Amino acid sequence: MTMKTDILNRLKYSLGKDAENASTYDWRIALSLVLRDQMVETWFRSTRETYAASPKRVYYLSMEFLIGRLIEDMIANLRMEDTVKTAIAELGQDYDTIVHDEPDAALGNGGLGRLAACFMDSLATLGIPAFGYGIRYEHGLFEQSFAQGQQVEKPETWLTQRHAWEFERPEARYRIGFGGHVEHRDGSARWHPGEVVMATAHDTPVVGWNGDWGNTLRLWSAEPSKDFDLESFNRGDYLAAGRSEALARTISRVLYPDDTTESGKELRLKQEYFFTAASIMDLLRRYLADHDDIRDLPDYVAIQLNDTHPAIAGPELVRILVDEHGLPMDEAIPLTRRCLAYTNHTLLPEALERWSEHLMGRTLPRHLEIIRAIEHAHQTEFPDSPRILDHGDVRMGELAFIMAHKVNGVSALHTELVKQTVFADLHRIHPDRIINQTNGITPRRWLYGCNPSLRHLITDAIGEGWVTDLEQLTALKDKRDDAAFIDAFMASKRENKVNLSNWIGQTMGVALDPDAMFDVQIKRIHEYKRQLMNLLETVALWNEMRDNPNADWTPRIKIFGGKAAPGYFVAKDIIRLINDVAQVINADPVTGDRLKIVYPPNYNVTMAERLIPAADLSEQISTAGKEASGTGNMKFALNGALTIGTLDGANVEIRDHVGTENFFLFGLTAQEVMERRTHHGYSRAAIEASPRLQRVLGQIAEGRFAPQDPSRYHGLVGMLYDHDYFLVTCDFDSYFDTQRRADMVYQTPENWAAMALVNTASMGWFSSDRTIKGYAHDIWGAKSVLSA
Ligand code: F58
Repeated sequence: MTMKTDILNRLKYSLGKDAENASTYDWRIALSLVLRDQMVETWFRSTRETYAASPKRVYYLSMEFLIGRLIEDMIANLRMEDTVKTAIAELGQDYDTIVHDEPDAALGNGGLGRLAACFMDSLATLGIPAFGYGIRYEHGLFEQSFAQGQQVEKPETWLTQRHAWEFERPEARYRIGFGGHVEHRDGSARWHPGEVVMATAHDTPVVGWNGDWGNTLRLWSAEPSKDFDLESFNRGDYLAAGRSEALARTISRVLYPDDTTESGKELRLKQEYFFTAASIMDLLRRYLADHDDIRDLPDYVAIQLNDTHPAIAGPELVRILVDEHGLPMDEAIPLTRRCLAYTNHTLLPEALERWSEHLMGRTLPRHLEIIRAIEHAHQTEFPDSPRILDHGDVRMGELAFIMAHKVNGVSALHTELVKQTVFADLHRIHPDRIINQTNGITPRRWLYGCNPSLRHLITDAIGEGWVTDLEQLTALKDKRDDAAFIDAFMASKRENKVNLSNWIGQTMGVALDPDAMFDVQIKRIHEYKRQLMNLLETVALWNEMRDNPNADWTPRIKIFGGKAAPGYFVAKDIIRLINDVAQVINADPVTGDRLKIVYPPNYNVTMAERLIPAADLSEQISTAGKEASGTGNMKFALNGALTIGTLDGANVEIRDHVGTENFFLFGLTAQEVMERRTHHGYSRAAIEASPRLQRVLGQIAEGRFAPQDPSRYHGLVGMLYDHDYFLVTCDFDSYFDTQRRADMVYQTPENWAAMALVNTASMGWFSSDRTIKGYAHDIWGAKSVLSA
């Protein structure tokens, strides 16, 4: 049958619609179901091959999977682009309209969640048998809009539409207990939970490149253990009957919108245990279906903890081994450790999870006992070990570390800092445990999918092998002196910039000059990421353009994107200031087209796919030592943007790969940052030494950008003077000067393009395929099952 008939059949039999009455939504779902059918073939074959080979399986436990839209990913990986486009055109429909109808699955906050999504793509492409386990949030990350420049949050509602990719698995249901008490008898323990919630699986097939292999993303949703509280219902108390149901569902209702700050809420702990426990039961059931001896578990199961959110996996697995399989504690703990590994994503002290012992004891009484046993065993062996239980808290980082056989950081610098700071004492005791696995990004989504013009150019030049072997891009280095190729490379970038300009024109009503430098900073809004420094530099540039309007300025479009955690007031002030400044600058006839600020609301994966291919300059300007890795930095460089950045996270390695001459470096190093903080009054001194910065801060403080409310930013400016913890003031001058250096280079477009090409050509190492091979080899001991 043809694709066209397949789609029409799905429209008719799965949606009950005929072509005349079908909406865009109907066409999209029909197409998605046809694609899903295709994936099922791969998926079944992979499952059969896995059972036959009985290999070690990887289980990636993550609170977040920021997968975005799936339709174009599926079309690309199944190599069906031409077939689908032809069929859709024959059906009289518009391909772009249909693919843009899909809502983003925003089941994550930022880098950590997106990394998990890239890893799923690479695991499938490499043919490593794996499951991603997470939560099927009813509401993903909130939708952001701006009202008078201020962030407004609205609930996200992706699941009000049918999620065409998933299969509900009513047969994979587990009882998850909370609270209650522990009964100790004859040396054994039995947990009697006081409350039970059901976890139901929803599977999304994840198919790798060429449809060669398929894994599963299994997301759990919470349901009441009985459909209804029948007793209350029969008493006529309908509200009470509904209440227990609602309470259970709350667990998978919303994604916590806090990025890098922990809220310490009971519901969050319940979410963490809920999905971790369901995942452990599920993987044990799979293991026990064809293995008899639980002691062989580490030979078949590798569990990766994406940060500490699933760290309760340690005590949970020990609990099952001891209480249900009768293993002694001193055997269960090392056995569990051989299965577990933990990835650390942050050094920010406020983001390190800790739960009060009281809350832990109330919510998971048996787990608290086991944590004490783990603590005791570790202290006995290493009396000077740092403690898991500390000042009435359970420290999840220490727990995860002690229960993991490997702990990894996400960039070379970050891993060194993990060794020197957060886990310095544990590192001394276990010097081989911490290793590095520098993050990566999937080239399928972040070049092949999002940048068709560059994809075609590259494939025409070097063939298509780069899609699964990104190091092949090095061959492009030979083209840096090839004038015709450089022209084509520039034309591709320009095409992307024109597309973006059209979109911004339509959605925001701002006209952009596609020949201006597109300078982009997109990421969560956070003080350490220093969007504020970028904005201050913009105002300083504006001042200088106005002082000297006839100079040969390089035109710039400053593009911002990102959400602030709803309770993070400083970040929200920064958003408001960006929007206030944009109003003034964008209306200024003196600077006109030479300087504009745009901040499209509701930044998400789909918006990143639009912005990144159109960027000339990538802003990676965090305070050194604070950004664990960054992955946006990799996406930009791969798509031919130059980076302006500090020596932080993976910037360091990107700069090593692309060459120092193709990277705009500025700012203090991590060591210098730590040292500078010891100087009394360092920020005031930096401001006093910089007339340019003084002028900008003066303008903001006197209400130049908020004339109706001139004191609006007194708090923000005062903070820079008195406790500029992230050293915006100290790095400002060197940042400004480096921006002017970038301006200069941009004046000679062929030079800029040659540098950008070297960036693209040098990014092969940053493929998440390389990262996953590293995890598979160094941590999991897992192999590809793909028959060559
Ligand atoms: C990010 N962390 C790091 N956390 O900030 C970034 O440098 C790194 O590239 C990325 O992980 C991947 O390794 C991050 O995104 C979160 O969003 C957490 C969500 C849950 C609460 C705590 C923060």
